[in-house]
Amino acid sequence: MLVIGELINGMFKAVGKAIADRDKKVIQKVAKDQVAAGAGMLDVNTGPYEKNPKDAMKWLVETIQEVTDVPLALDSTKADVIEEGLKLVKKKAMVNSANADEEKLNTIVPLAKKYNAFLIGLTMDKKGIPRDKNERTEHAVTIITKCQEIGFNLSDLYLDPIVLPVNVAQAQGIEVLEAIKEFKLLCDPAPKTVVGLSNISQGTKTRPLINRTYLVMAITNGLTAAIMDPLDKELMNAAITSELILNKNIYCDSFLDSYRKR
Ligand code: THG
Repeated sequence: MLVIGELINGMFKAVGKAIADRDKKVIQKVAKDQVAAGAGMLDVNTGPYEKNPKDAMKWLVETIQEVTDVPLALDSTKADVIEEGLKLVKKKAMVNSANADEEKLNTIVPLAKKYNAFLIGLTMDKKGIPRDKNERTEHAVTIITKCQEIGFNLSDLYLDPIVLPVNVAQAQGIEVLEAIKEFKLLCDPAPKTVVGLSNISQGTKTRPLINRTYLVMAITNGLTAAIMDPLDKELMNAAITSELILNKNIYCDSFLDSYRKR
């Protein structure tokens, strides 16, 4: 599974402050720590309070690339902020994200195509968050159809069924799991899927346990990528073990160590 490190996000207090102060050291440590822990990609989000998100995105991409060359997922609701990052990336980036809204698709899909990036398609539209797996699948079809129209390679698309906090939207957890399974039937080869894992536990008192349990369930249903905390070792162990049991890696007694040495 592709682990996309979630920690370079202005939503986190210390990181938000480092972005505001343009403090390279803090960001570079968070970048290096996540890669050392097994992240194959890093999410980059300037956070909701940044006054100049374009400049912040440019600074973040430059700052991160000074210490690592893992690919970056450029996380913003604004196309011009994402493009600022796309202009600078050294590796094939991920555009995070488009959704099923017509206008959004017409802007973001061509942007991802122009820069030969991966693309996340959130299965929602202007009307907001989907209520069940069927609405998620309808939005997934809209996104896939638009990608085909524009000539965006479907193997570069990751569908995101949108994970919601279990404490306020308890019935949605299973809908997301079912959606992950259903998306796989929409094209051949099956589309890839991604979730923002930590959304599930926001506002709860047992975050690591909820994250870990949900990740295993999502992997069982075929999840191919997750934006998550790679510094949570038990979470990473659960992901590695899930893939072992799904017969994606060969068993040996020291499978955790072997996986980490790859
Ligand atoms: N899908 C896609 N992209 C996403 C998300 C998604 N990007 C953002 C988010 N969701 C995934 N990243 C995070 C990062 C942090 C948290 C949750 C998801 C988080 N933060 C603490 C909180 O809100 O409680 C911040 C507080 C703190 O510790 O300082 O939980 O779904 N495509």
